[in-house]
Amino acid sequence: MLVVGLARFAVVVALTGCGVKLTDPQLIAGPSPDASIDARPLDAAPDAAPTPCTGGAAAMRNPDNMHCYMFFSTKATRAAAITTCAAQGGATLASITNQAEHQFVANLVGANEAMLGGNDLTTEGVFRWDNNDAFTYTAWRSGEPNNANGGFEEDCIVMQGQLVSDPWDDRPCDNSVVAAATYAFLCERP
Ligand SMILES: [Ca+2]
Ligand SMILES: [Ca+2]
Ligand SMILES: [Ca+2]
Repeated sequence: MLVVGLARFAVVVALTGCGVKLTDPQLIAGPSPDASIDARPLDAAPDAAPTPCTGGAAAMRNPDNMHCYMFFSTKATRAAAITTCAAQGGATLASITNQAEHQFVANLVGANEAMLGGNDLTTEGVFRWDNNDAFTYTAWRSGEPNNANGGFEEDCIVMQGQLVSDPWDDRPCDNSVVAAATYAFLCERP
């Protein structure tokens, strides 16, 4: 370790000449001066999206609408998920309004379940999106939504990932309805 460090230091000294600062830890242990240049994306541009698309277990920008989607794998109730999304630059639980967005989201969440922002909390059977997108496209699994066949309230939408083509199921929104009504979830931000 020491030998390697000294060798790198010697190389840096040789390359940078008399201006080198002997106490600079970057020069002794850090990456070579060219590393940051090599790591820069080829398509990086000054006018790229202003806010980086990061957060949760996986985050990706949808090239169709340039929205940022963040998948959180830690299970939460709807209320807690809304709070977490809002903390990500004012995101909401995700809406899915067409087949292309559905496919993008399915690829992002993989085989995981994910709670979306659709709900029929206000009027049973009338679903809406938290971000007020029109609720027109749907991907309900056969027999869903069923509101638990009347057993209890299922007012939130959980999608079952890319393993099924029509993955939506209405599920309870919080633990006051059914214990452990918590899910991984997906946030979306314009
Ligand atoms: Ca959306
Ligand atoms: Ca319902
Ligand atoms: Ca259901």
